[in-house]
Amino acid sequence: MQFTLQATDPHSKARTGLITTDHGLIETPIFMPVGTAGTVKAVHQRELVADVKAEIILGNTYHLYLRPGLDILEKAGGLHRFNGWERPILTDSGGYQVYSLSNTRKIKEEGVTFKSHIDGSKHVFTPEGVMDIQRIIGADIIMAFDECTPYPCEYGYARASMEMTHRWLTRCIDRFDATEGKYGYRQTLFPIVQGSTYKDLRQQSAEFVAEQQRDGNAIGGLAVGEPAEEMYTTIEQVNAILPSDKPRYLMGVGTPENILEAIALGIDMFDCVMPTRNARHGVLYTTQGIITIKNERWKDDFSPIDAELGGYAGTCYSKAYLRHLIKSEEILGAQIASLQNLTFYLWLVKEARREINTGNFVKWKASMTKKLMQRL
Ligand code: PRF
Repeated sequence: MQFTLQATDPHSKARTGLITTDHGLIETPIFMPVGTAGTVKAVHQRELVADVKAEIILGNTYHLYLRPGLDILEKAGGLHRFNGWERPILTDSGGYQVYSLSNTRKIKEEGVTFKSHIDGSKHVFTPEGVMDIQRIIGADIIMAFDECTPYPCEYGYARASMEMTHRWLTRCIDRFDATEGKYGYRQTLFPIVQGSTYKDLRQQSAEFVAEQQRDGNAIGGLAVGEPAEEMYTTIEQVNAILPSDKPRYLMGVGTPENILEAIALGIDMFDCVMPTRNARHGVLYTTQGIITIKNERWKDDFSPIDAELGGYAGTCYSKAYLRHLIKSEEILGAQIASLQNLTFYLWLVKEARREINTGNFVKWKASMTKKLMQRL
């Protein structure tokens, strides 16, 4: 994997760049639609390419390992072959899902023992095991196994957890570097900075991660309930330590506003369930602001969902019709809303790249944020 910086904004830490993988190019800053179980929920691959213009999607080790399981994924020839997505894929390590989804989990030095949320069966994730699993899934970018601490988190716990995440990182790197991809293309491993919201811990963690000199680095343990200002301060502090010639990935973030702020602080990659999950509940992101489509107000509004954004979802269906579909819990409602929200998120980062390249990012961000976060 290669990262080439293209432009840096003179008024903020924002930058544009190009990531090269064996499955193609990714322009940064980029938003990665979440495809937890090997599918971006309710969106066809064809739409992801043609309408959303997604450049990379996410998969989850935890989900894919439990279902369909490693034997099927290996027989298929990896996730790209299995789901028909020919562009880059990133997999999260399970270092988040195992804490948020599984029942009864035990975290020890060796790894995490947990029970499947699907059938209650017992499993163990170790740093080595999670590298082997991600080799089989075959994502282009794979993530280190970490512990994401909750917020708030007592200092002693945050420190011990961060130290264990660092020892796990060393084990991940040793295993990753001693093995090869199974399907003929290259994979790369990103480490993850932890340390809750403690300044000294974040500094230690960012330094430890930077020392590993991997192709890219991630920031975890944020957007877990802390105030936005605290998240931004932490990003600013960590980004000053992480190398600027490598992509920086902020895990699990966020709202359009969070994304624009984090871009200004030098983040290059984002993922979040927000656009797809909120879509299924009838919350739409549009170039005019946020629409709660179930509201009475939209029942006889026959204007397109987002004419300014354009695209299939934005122009081919009315607000009133989408309201009817979502209220009736029709499958098509989730499809149209998900397509709209993802098209919007990918448009947002594309506009951000354009504004960074022309040196107008900070001014544009201020006016955009105001407009996009309006509730219509
Ligand atoms: N670690 C991992 N995945 C994550 C997170 C993390 O801290 C977060 C935190 N927002 C989202 N996804 N492995």
